[in-house]
Amino acid sequence: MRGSMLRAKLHAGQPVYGICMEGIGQARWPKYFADLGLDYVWLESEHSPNNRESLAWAAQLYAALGIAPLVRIPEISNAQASMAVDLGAHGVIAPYVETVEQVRTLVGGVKYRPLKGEALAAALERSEFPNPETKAYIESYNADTNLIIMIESPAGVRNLPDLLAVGGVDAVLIGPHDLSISLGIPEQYEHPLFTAALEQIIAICRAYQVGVGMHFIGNTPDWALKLARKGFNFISYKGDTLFTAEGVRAELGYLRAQLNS
Ligand code: 3PY
Ligand code: MG
Repeated sequence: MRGSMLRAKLHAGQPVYGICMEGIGQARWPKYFADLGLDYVWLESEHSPNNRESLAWAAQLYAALGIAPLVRIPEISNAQASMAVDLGAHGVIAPYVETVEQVRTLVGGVKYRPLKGEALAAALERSEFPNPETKAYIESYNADTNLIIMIESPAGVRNLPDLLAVGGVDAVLIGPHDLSISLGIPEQYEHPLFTAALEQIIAICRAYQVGVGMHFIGNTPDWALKLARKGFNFISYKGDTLFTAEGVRAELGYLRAQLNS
């Protein structure tokens, strides 16, 4: 799936399925994930030590395999967002977004590339472009790039309607770990405060017709299903490192237990 198709599905409320990828420098990795029905992968560079060059190789490989590559950038800046798109990402995932100013910065890097300086400020502040031809060019130049903002704090939840009113956001991804911690209920994913925050985020995203999902980082598929049924369509389930560790624990653990009994 290309980024333009991903975007259409996100806004239409249709489900898209993907995982987080941390093992990006491993050249044989994409071959093993090519036939699993993934719509997208997100390549991790907030917490994992992946550099620009390895992200570029991975992004281009996954795109060639028909899996839309997204990149989670380490911090919110026009430069980080533009670099991710330049290296071949079909979308940028920005962590811990809380303010309208941050969304404008991201929209500038993801949706109005390569405008810069005064021309970018005019586009962002007044929707003014050098001329209609340039506006059409910018739209077509960025047709494959999605902007996904992560909501991971009470300020992000509180400000979400204003963040979406800026325009240009294609989906919201909840970071459950950071959100639970900033709510003061670390990893208490069944806590009523956590559930209330999810429900509020989903309702706002549906009202603005943008995609919404949560990174399901632990627990079982049934737990994810229960939460996903609340209205998530940007399904983001675990990742390469988690799946590998769980496989080793379950299957090698089973063998060891059987042989030692
Ligand atoms: C979080 O849970 O905080 C995340 O960022 C998940 O990727
Ligand atoms: Mg987080």
